[in-house]
Amino acid sequence: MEKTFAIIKPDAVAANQTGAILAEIQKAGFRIAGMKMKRLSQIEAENFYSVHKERPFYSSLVKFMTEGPVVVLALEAPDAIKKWRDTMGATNPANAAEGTIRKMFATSIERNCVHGSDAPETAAVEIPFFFAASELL
Ligand code: 3AN
Repeated sequence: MEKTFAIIKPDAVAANQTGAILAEIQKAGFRIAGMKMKRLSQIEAENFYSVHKERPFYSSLVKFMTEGPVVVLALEAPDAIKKWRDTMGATNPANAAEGTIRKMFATSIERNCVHGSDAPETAAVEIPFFFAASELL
């Protein structure tokens, strides 16, 4: 079993798509090991996306990610990291395959409705960024 980290981003939460996205997560066969709704602070969003600090979209991304509540999740499945990337679809929804969450719910490359860890090392940082060990059930 592997765990990955996911976010239902502010665009999808505001559009009342949380339930539909959770349904897709469960249909895909993930077990939800941790889940909470919260609003990211400026500092949390900056730190979470610090790998993108030098990218031109960084400040816009931080503004977007703090504009409203998000749902953070720890998802468990065999090969969870790749499986969740495949379930989300391409970063740019214009390139996302039919049936993927981003194809169904995302509106732009920035407002792309969900996040997922891109590698085991990333998941190992991102899960404890939001969850204490006692919150993973
Ligand atoms: P992914 O979320 O598929 O792992 P990353 O890690 O390259 O994609 O990008 C992190 C987030 O930054 C994306 N989810 C998206 O919200 C935003 N982003 C990525 N590329 C762009 C871009 N070219 N313009 C605007 N926002 C972007």
